[in-house]
Amino acid sequence: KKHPLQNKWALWFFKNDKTKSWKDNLRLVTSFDTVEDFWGTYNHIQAASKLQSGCDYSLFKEGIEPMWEDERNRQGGRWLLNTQKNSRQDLDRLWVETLMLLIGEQFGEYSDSVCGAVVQIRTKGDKLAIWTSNASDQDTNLSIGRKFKERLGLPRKLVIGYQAHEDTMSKTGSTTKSVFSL
Ligand code: M7G
Repeated sequence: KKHPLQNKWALWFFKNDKTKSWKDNLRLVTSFDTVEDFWGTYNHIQAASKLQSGCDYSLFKEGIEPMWEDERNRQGGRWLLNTQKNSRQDLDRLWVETLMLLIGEQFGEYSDSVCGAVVQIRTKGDKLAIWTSNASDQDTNLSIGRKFKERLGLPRKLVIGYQAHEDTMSKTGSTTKSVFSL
């Protein structure tokens, strides 16, 4: 008998094709709700670090689309880890630790506020994020952010910021202000 997960999760893939709209470049790969099916999926897809630049993987709770427009993301935001340019060797470990946090519901009473996670392969530096549903809920977001930083074993001095999607969406420059940081 397979080991059930508390939630059903959907894995999405984004490939940057400039002839298409952002939404048309986003594809649902598969969904799963057992530990065994999670590993089955994980073991047969390309490692994040091997994807082409411009690609993303997203893992979201079933029913939440990995985009700002989804009802559960609209008022939300993300804890963003910006990795250094040319530091892709640790990315797969960071991503799998993030996936374990999500599917294992490791945020305790705050797990309901988690929508999903995204890894983005970029030449200017890969990005890893956890998306939560309410950008103004300080207690929840700080607790989730602390757990994220701790589980990934990030150095205390490495600062991660929480950005509201509303701000990311309307940014003009290359940086969005953080509403919290850790
Ligand atoms: P990105 O891929 O998150 O970061 O956003 P990057 O700049 O490092 O590549 C790039 C662009 O993709 C944004 O400026 C938007 O035009 C589009 N985009 C990204 N996201 C997450 C969304 C989204 O959730 N909804 C829509 N409509 N567009 C998005």
